[in-house]
Amino acid sequence: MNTGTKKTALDDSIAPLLGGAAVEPHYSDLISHVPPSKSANSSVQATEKSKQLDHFRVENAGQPLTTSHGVKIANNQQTLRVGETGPALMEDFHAIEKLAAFDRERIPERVVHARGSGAHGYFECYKSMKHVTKLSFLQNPGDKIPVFVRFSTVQGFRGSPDTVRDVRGFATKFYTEEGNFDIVGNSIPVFFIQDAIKFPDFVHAVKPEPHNEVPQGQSAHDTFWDFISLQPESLHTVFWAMSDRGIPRSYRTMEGFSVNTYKLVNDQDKAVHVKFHWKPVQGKASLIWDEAQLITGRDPDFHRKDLWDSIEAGLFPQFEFGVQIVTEEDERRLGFDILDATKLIPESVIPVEIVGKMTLNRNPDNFFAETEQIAFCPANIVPGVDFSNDPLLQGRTFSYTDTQRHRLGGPNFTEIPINRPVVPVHHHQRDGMHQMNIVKGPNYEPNSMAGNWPRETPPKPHGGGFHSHAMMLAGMKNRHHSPSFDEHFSQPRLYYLSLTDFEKENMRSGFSFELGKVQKTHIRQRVVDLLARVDTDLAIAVAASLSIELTDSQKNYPVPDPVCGLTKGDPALSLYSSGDVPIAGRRVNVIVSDGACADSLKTVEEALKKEHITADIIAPRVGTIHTSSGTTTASDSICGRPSVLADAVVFIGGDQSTKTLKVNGDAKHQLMEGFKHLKPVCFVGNAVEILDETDLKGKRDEGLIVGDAATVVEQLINVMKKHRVWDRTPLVKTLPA
Ligand code: HDE
Repeated sequence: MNTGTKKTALDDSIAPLLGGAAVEPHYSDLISHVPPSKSANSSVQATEKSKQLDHFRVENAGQPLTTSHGVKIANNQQTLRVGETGPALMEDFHAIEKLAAFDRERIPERVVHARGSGAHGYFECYKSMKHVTKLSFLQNPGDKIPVFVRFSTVQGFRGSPDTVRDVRGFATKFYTEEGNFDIVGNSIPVFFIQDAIKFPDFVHAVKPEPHNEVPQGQSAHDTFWDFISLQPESLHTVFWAMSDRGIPRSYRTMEGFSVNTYKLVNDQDKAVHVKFHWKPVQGKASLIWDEAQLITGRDPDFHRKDLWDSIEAGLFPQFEFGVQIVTEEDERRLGFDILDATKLIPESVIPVEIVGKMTLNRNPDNFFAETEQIAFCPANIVPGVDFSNDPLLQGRTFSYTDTQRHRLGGPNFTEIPINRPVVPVHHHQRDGMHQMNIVKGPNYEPNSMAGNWPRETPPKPHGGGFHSHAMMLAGMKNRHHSPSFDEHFSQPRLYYLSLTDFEKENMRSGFSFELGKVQKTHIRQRVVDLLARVDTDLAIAVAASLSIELTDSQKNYPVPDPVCGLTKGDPALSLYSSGDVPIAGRRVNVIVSDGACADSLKTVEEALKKEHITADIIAPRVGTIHTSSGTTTASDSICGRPSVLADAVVFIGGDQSTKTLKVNGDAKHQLMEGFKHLKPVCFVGNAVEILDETDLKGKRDEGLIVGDAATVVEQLINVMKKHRVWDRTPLVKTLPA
């Protein structure tokens, strides 16, 4: 047994692993191989928030193991017991503390948006918005402030897969010099309900069913569609969720929307209504539904890893920040109520004014401490912003802090490091669970014991106290909603009309898939009836997939009025109608085997690198692969990194390599699957012989590219800018995989 002078219990147990050498000191040796996080290095300018977090960061390297009370521990391997086989002793305070802490590691997950990923970054102002708002970070071009963003899915539990069909959360905390400001938005600009009182019903309907707790991460079940079919106001958001918007390629390729209308208030106390927008600099892009479902098994952390990896690689995700400012005159001409969260404001009617940019440049150090414990709330506003009378927003202002007091164990969650503002906090709130501060002096106001400090600050153009924008209101106390909230079909129609043909087709398939999972036929029928009120062709197509025939009256429902006269839709609502998308940050599977042509591989790798595209070299086995004139390293196997995890696939030729890959089932599967999901699939040199071994023998299209390395990669890059080879859609329907 260890006597505690030099060697410890762990020394004894790991000595054989380290070749039996004397082990001293051991801990730092064991962990020194862990590479430091690139994003955490200070190539990135530290923000005020990051400096504040430094006070709380704990570095364990080189430190002795202790209890929570700071007592150094000599043996962390065996419980204190009587003899070698006897019972454990209660006085083993270390074992008891360790187990008790472990027993309490989990906290309640978020009731919605449980699955998420976060990142630190900063926001930079492009232009002064002083004329409309006092918001401190929109006064001077070039000003930067720290932010933390959390992206999430809504329906699934904390461990559910990333690529399910769902709305995504897009929540941003701005650590401003006047306190924390949160925009708790989504990836879809509208919401399922108009009044917060319906939120628990909606969430109960969409969450796994109460009797058997299935399905996980999916809305394809009876209770969800039952609710939708009885609640026509939800139709618009359902249209977005059933379209490609419900299955984003990456968190980096999503737009973000405040959904609710807010107010901006300037230093003259004048207010305008506003909707906030985030536009991804990486471009907008989605997955294919079959691909999304496969990824849930192949890599359930697909979006989490994509965000993490891009930050580690220095390809920092960026989102431009825009405002849609609505004057009173605009409000009158829109023809719908901007306080109704089931409605969006078409960008072709009121353009989004880009006023700044957010860059995510640092991964969290500890998922739980930061991403899990961060607490967003739409009520966290600062001078320059105020609430509108949107009834959904009004309810949200209560619900978030309420659930956080429960989830994070009391009222002091604002003292958790990630939630602290970067400005001082002084008030008379006291005590409660987990109070971290030792606040001196009286705890009431007014007081003469401490000169009545802390005191109120009157509102000022800059640095003043928050005061609510004054507004004249009158009315009866009642539970009515405004008749301006009654129309539900024009906006889904606007959305549908705005999509490209293949986006429309994907949406029809989305509806057909989901309703196909619904067991009760009357629910399917009710949904089809709602679709018929939006667009007859859409309803007929979905109905056909469910063996439902539309009645004459359903076929002749009146066509909803166009929104703002937009009879052909609004291009901003489509993901792909505006042409080429940026491709920096995409990934390509480059497939080789022993004997692969080294020159071709080099040409392909260099050309992709120039575009900031990651080439993942994969081969029948991981590790060293002998090319025609040297070696390369396969980071994964062909089976381990299927095409669904990449944006394109390239086979590198070479006599021996092609011979091997021609008879490799995983390689041929990768080829067919990539083709099926409308991805570019390329063959350099004689690698085309692999294609000829499949059902696609002799086939060529824009994205089925054959030739020498330079030609192939040039064409590949052009096709990747279209995101997918959409024209292939009719053909792939006839292919098995
Ligand atoms: Fe939320 N929502 N929500 N929500 N929401 C929560 O707050 C709620 C709504 C959104 O990454 C909860 O801390 C009500 C719209 C995001 O931590 C909860 C209503 C939009 C996140 C809550 C809505 C959102 C949440 C659960 C109807 C888009 C995740 C845990 C009035 C604009 C934030 C939590 C994060 C989280 C309530 C509707 C976005 C229960 C009552 C509309 C991005 O408080």
